[in-house]
Amino acid sequence: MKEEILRHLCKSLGKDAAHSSVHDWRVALSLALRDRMVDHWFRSTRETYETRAKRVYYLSMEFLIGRLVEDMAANLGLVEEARAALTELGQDYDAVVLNEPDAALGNGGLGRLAACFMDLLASLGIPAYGYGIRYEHGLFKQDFVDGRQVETAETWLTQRNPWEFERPEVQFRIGFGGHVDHHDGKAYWHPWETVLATAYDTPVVGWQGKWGNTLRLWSARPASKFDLESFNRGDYLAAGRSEALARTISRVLYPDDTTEAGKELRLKQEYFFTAASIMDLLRRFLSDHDDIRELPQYVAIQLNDTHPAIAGPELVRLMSDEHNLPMDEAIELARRCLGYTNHTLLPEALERWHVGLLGRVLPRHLEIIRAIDEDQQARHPGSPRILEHDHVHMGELAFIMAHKVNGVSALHTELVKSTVFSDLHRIHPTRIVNQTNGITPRRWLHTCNAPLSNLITREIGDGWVADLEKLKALNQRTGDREFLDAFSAAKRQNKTELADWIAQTCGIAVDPDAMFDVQIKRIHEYKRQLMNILETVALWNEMRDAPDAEWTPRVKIFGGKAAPGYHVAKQIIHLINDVARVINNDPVTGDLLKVVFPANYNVTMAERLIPAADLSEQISTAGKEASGTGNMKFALNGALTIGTLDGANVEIREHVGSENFFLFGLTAREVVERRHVHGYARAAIEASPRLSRVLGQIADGQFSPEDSSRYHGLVGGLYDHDYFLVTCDFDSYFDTQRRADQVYRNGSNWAAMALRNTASMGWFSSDRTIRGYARDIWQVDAVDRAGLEMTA
Ligand code: OAK
Repeated sequence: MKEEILRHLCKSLGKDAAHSSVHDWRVALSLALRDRMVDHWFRSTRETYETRAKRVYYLSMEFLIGRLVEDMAANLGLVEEARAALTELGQDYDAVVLNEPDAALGNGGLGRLAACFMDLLASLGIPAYGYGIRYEHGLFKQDFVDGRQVETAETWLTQRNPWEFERPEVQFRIGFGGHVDHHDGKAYWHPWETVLATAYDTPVVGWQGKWGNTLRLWSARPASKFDLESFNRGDYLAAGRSEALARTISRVLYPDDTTEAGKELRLKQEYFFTAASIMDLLRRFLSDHDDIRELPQYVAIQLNDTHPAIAGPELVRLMSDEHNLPMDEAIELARRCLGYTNHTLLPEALERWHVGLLGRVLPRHLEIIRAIDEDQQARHPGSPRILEHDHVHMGELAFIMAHKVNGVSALHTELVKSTVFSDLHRIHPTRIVNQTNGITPRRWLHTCNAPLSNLITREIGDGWVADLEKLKALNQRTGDREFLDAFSAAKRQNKTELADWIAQTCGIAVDPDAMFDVQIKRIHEYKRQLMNILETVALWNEMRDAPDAEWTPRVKIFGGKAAPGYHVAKQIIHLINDVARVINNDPVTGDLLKVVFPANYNVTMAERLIPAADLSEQISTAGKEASGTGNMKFALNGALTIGTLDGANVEIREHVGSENFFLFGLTAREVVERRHVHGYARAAIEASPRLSRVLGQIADGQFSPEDSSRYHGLVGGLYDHDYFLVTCDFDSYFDTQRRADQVYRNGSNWAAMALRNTASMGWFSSDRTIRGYARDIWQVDAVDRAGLEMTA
């Protein structure tokens, strides 16, 4: 390893060791690791060709990967070797690992899930490709200026990305606009604008390096050559026009994970990567099959939400316009290949495009969508329409074009059946299935939490890393004093490290013995960070009223970004920062209560915060969080959850036991009923002196003396249209928090409950999720090409 690192430093980077920076060492290490992946990767590809195995194609607008060095080193079993090599070379391994920028090619849950799935597809030896966009700029960087969120461009690609292989030879022409001619019973699309999609491949090797798949990200290039004539005339803008247009397409990730971007560029991005992916997989299929009718036997395409839903019409277009299949047969064949995962029920996140826009950008696809709509009507008269009120409804399109549609938690799937797709569900009663989300245990315990991971391995061996259900053995230790002490000590170590980091980055001293109460996720009204900060103020009030009472010291930790155009979410961020400033400087409460909100939450920060958390905040309005995956990461790392019966919380509670979960709040059904009660929010506020007091303080400017009316709108909104029922759940949330305080004061009881959480989370490995997709949707074998050897 040492020689390989030095060789890359010298031969690939052109640096000598004496003059190399941390960056250089990190790139050299990454290249050395990548070398070790290549053999596994080639072998897997060869085996897939030889056995003509069915391949899975996971199409996703987002892959929220984070850093890769440690992940790759861990999967290859090379962490210790890499550490030793760098140490011998006089380098600090941890500093080298930390030098890597986060690949933030995603907004939140959907993108991170895609990244976890890539790990598991490789670990289970399922031949698979992840397809997405190689954004030049990932999710924006967040700073706070006077408590307000300020966004700047993220620049991960300004440094060399050592993981990828550029594939200039893999190129597809992607057309936009133009017109369609019909003659001789055939359609001919003449786009007026074309860009090239070129591929960049990152090998993804699974646990213990036995199998390697590919994450293929597309970058846009100009299709026409640089216009030298214009340039020579001095018209520099015209000379670079086609280049500028192409680069725009893969330039930036849309920073909004809930609202329809509504922009032509977004639609072009979606078509760009979907079309390139479909063309690529068809080319691969046709390279060793003659009959396109066999496609569903060899190809499973999963749509990660509706962003790649144009895959249906694109497949139909290629099969009918270019391979001369009858339209109805093409539709049926496409359907047998496609699966669609729904990740949200929020109406504003359900994509729909105006027919004018879609017809302008993709005229042939609009014709095909009409044909699909008619085909569905002919087979199922009265079925919901894809095209309605001048809009193309991508959810309906994805549903109708998929042979299976899945939700991401049991509750969510039931709501998918009974709300957004209730009519389609009646027509196709077996199409909707559930696949509760999962997380990769490698990143989310083994790598991110060394103290706990080592303790578990000492106790039960290392089999749990490949088979997370083995954690169940820890249930026998919940009465073992000595083990519980060791379990608590691991948590304490993580908390101390986090406290040091908080002191360095936020300048706030926090006590590692206080309860670390963490809410990290996108800032959104339905996730109710607002309720959390209101509860913080209420607690502060009561601590100040009786500072000598028996309090459980708390550190409230927040992390998350707001979509740049989401005004209320940005106000919530501002409020948290304003409240933090006041509370953190209050000598009366001192160490009893601190509020910390480090800027720029990302995967790396999650890896730091989750192992150190005592309490996990999963407090969304019931019925709104499709699943959540952060909830799983926390529980796996031995945090107790305070949560509503929402998303996967329901199943987590079933697995860890209701006595080890702090439940509060209205159920999904009660939420719907409560909204029908006239004046429900005002009534809830009036019935709660505690909440009234807090809202009064905020509205009066107690936390924003420089601008006392800053939160009039936010507080007024709660009185008048508290759609997410913060007011109704507030008292039960406050009381449940106090129950958590009490349990925390009895440390050993808390530790036993936390251990039950860790021990019971095996089911939430994405191993189980991917096996579910393989069995119920893709019809591929999780043959454990990797796993058989692993368990041998
Ligand atoms: C993003 C854009 C459009 C639609 C949904 C999303 C999204 O991120 N949804 C999230 O997906 C996660 C993975 O399934 C779930 O755990 C979250 O609950 C859901 O909000």
